[in-house]
Amino acid sequence: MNLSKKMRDALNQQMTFELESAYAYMAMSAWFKTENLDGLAAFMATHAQEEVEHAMKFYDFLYERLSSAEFGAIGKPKGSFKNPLEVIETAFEHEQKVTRAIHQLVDLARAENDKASENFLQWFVEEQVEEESVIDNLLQRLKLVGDFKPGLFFLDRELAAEGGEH
Ligand code: OFO
Repeated sequence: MNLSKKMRDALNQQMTFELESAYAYMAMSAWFKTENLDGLAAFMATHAQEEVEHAMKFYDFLYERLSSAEFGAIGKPKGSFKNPLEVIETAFEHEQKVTRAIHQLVDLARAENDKASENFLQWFVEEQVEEESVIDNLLQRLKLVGDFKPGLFFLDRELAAEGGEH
């Protein structure tokens, strides 16, 4: 069964959005790097890499469904923040936006009676639960640290030791 035009456009839009997420997270990583917070920079760089992998899943799926990829425009990402908390709050809000977009795609697949797309999207539905939870965990730790600089130093060191893995 061929992809409908609506489904194809929506999958391409999501592929672009995943790349936009990678771009936004790289800009956050760069901000942390400038602030000498290498652990947080590694965390965001790893996350950006995951978003590229997500985009590639859409890319591969489009071709598996005998369709094609079409890249959209990506805007300039936010590159300056007042503190680490604002960065992670922004990342958390961004992930919630991604979750909503994935859920809308599932709704569209159902409306189009496209079982293969619906099945493909299930992986993303689960992934978003994990992504929101991982970023929320970091957000809560940053809230605990507050303005206590040594706390931030140790949290950053802990993240550096994990090498950005999460
Ligand atoms: Fe972090 O989101 Fe992709 O899907």
